[in-house]
Amino acid sequence: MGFPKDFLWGGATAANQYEGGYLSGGKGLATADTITNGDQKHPRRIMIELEDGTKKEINRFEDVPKGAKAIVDEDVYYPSHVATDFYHHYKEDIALMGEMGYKTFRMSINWSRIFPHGDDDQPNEEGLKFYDDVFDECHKYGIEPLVTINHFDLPLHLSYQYEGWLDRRTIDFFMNYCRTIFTRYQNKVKYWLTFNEINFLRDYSTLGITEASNPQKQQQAIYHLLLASAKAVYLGHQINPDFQIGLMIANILFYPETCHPDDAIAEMEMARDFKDFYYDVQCRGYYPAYKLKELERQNIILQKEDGDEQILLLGTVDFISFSYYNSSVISTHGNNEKSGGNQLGGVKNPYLEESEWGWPIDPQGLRLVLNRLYDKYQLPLMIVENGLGALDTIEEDGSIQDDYRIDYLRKHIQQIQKAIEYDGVDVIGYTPWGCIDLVSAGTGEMKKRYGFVYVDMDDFGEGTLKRIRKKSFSWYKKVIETNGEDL
Ligand code: P53
Repeated sequence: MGFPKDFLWGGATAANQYEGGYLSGGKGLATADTITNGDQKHPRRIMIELEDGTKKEINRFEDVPKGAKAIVDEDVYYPSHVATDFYHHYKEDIALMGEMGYKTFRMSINWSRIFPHGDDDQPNEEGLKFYDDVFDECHKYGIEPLVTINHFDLPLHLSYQYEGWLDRRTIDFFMNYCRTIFTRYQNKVKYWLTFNEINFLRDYSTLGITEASNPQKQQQAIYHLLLASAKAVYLGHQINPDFQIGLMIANILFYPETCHPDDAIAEMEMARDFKDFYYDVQCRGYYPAYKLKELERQNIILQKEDGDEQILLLGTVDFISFSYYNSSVISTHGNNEKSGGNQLGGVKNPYLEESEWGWPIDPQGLRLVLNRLYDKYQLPLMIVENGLGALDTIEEDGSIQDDYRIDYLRKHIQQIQKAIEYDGVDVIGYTPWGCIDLVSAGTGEMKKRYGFVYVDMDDFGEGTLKRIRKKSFSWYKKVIETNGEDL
């Protein structure tokens, strides 16, 4: 009963938010290295240089005008440059994960550490060596690496030289990168995820395209991403048939606000647009009918090549992974109070509490998500992000009493357990987000912390980077030790 014997307990991170060492060991600049910090009220910023040499500040990569290029401004603080410095602390950090008893560690490879410009002929050996060391260190503790191939970053050069994912050649560069890491690490890594939150890339720096709000451009870039993901799955299986390669989607759960059919239809359309489409393509291998109709209505014609259809079919995934933080309410009635932190403009759910950053907390929603996904696709499921971003305080005795975090995680684990035991869903792993404190993707803040381990670093790059175990550290250790029995 309870969690399966080989359940993959662990934690999750991403290179651009954790690794630092942004130019160390031959690494090139990535789009993520050009984004400043911000906070709940002030969005993150990007300095761009226009064609005529003038500089201008914008808030989203999506809004980069044609001919402009993102730059690193010497006077500005960029959180990805040091982050919480996994690059120099990986031995210490993996030892802490080992101490908690992790079975798996989710991390991402920094593409620009392997191919500094993205289109280089040869990979950067020093970058490859770094991840060899990281994986060796994991295996010392019996930790299976779970590697995201691309998590919210792109070699900066590809963004202005090729317009990122709009240019089909970016797929080829990505395949070089995949071939390099699949071959190099084929005996060290078994679990791979292609693109982190592939359904959110249009909102983060990753597409690297200009004027991304143009629907034709956006849909073409997304088509290239989905093709690239399928190609990666296919190639990975050729290199090592034992590879388990999954998709990764931001799984915000949507509820219709009322039983009015208009709300139910709006919820269906929102879910399709935001996430279902990406699941459908990567699990079934083709664009679903509702998406084809939508493209038709918008007069969007995707540029395709012969053989593309075959690639999508051959590159369906072995398992599904997703992030789950919250749910959101879809309403057609207007005039409702907006939910504080929800980027998708949902209305406030009166039945749920919200985090300090305004994210609704909905553990039962996770059970719903697990059931719906399993019913629909019958693939193994892994929750690769979940957690509470919160302010932590160090007490006078040096301890961090993060009971709020324990409470959040406990309630979510109980719902996973219910999905496994009561509903029979095949859940294979759980890796809470930011298991060691790292930079927030949404705001670029350090003070929005998720970890079991505190890292002494503030929002402006000041701190000793010292690691401190929080109260949740020993709690999670016990959860893993008892395979989820003692929560
Ligand atoms: P931060 C929003 C909603 C759901 C998932 O987010 C999201 C986001 C991004 O803001 O992204 C994932 O750091 C993402 C991580 C990110 C994490 O959620 O804004 O995969 O990179 O750090 C948490 O609190």
